[in-house]
Amino acid sequence: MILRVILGDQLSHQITSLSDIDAARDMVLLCEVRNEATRVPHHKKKIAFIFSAMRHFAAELEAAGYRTRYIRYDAPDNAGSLTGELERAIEALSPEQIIVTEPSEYAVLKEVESWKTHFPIPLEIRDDNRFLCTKDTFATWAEGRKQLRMEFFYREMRRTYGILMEDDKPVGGQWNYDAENRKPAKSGLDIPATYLSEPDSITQEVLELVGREFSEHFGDLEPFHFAVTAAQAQQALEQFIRERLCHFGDYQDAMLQGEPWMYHSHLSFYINCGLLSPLECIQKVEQAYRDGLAPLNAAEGFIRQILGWREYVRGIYWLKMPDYVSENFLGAERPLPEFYWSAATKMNCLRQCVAETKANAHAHHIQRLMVLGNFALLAGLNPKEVNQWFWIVYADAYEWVELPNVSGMVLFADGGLLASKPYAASGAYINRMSDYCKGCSYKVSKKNGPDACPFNYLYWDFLIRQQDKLGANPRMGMPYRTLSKMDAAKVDLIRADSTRFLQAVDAGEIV
Ligand code: FAD
Ligand code: DLZ
Ligand code: SF4
Repeated sequence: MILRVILGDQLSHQITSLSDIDAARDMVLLCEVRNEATRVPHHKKKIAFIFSAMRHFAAELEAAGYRTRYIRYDAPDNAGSLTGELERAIEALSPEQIIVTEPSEYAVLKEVESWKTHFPIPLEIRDDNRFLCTKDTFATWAEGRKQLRMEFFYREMRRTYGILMEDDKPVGGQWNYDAENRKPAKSGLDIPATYLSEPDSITQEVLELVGREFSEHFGDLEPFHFAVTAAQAQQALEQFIRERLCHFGDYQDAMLQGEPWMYHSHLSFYINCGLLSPLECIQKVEQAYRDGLAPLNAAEGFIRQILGWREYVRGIYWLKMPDYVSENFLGAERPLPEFYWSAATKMNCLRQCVAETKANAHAHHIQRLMVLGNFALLAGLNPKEVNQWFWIVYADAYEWVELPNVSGMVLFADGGLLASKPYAASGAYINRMSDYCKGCSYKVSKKNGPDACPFNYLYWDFLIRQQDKLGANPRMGMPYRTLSKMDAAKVDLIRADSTRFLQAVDAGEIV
């Protein structure tokens, strides 16, 4: 008998570990374990999502005639770890071989690799072919390049997969239509709802379990509306293509108060845990464009996120682990403020984004990057603490995707490996791309003083503090030229406001 281990983010019937399964001979092991649920103390909704999706996946395998050994979280003899559960399965079943697809995260891969010496049974670790660029292909692409740039990687991927290509040229003549994708959104837009499923009896049981066992974890457990099967995730994809893809590009960078979902796809949860195939999402969106159902800027913008960014950050993760976790190029040491959990802040943009994160285990990209991330960058928050937060709070978070986005894209902690410059911005950017500022206690038009938008002075204070490290960056030339023309009195005001504000943050005051 071969024991085939499926992890909680490998819920795909096409996963390599199941490719040659023999229904009569083999057994599939899935286990809900404390170690995985608390590797970081995940948002309650994320644990419920993964457990429910795991249970539905096991039920589908059973219905298709395969044998499963499913260990529930509250099983009395649950060993609490993947290794512990494998040990129990080996004792009970005496398999002749173990097959597993490589885990997506470094620590879990190391744990799985340790099974080779830990157990006297042959172990086969297979590649994860859900990713479209192998670790080796990425490493070869990266080799010898002084700077890694997503845009060039993305073009290679478009060529390799023949996506949005006409012979060897990009459809429409350009690789990238981002210039068309920066429209602010006006309130009053009639944004179609996100996909909503109703919890069935399996999900209800999981919700009770998570409410009982993880009451201390961050976030609201209910209402719970995620898709938990591949069929439901398919419906979510089709609904996105039908109802929101047409405006995906236009409003990709826009934020509106009370609109946590906007025109995004809300598919990352499903792609990352295996319920949806990334290539299928790309191909369906390309088809929608070719059928005239979506404009090119929308289809290309969406495809770039998955074929480009998603693969690129995964490549960087494996290229740079395990050291990537400890990167702190800018020497940022400030602890994460309490308002990242409580939303208790007078800064309306941050209050909205944290509250939506708590409610939905989701925030859209520009909220993560330009509000939650931007503040962390400008205030000099410690990368380890910021990474922990981003890993804990989002239902789509796994270290392989969260870490490069946070340390590379947001915090510039890798010194510019992933991004050519920090995405630092003042309140003017948030005001242009959202309607948050009109409901804020601070004034976005004011640059200094107690009622000025903190992003305004923190932006310049950040540039002043980091001049040694960023001053020579050619892409930062413009702001540093402006800074060099500022008179000393203005610089003093910026420094004084920033010191006062950050001292209040450190003292735990409501800022
Ligand atoms: P859409 O806007 O509809 O984009 C389509 C798909 O593209 C997404 O589903 C996702 O699979 C992919 N994608 C888009 N941007 C990225 C990106 N930068 N990196 C990787 N994939 C991308 N994404 C995660 O999946 N997990 C995370 O833990 C995560 N952490 C992030 C942390 C920070 C600080 C930032 C700035 C971004 C992070 N992202 C993460 C990327 C992005 O914000 C989410 O993928 C996106 O918000 C998910 O919502 P969506 O499915 O509606 O995405
Ligand atoms: C995210 C998650 C959670 C919350 N729980 C489990 C679990 O109990 N069992 C499991 O196999 N996987 C879980 N996962 C997903 C894993 O964390 C994910 O598969 C690994 O981190 C990938 O390296
Ligand atoms: Fe955020 Fe500043 Fe706007 Fe307030 S004024 S919402 S703090 S950007």
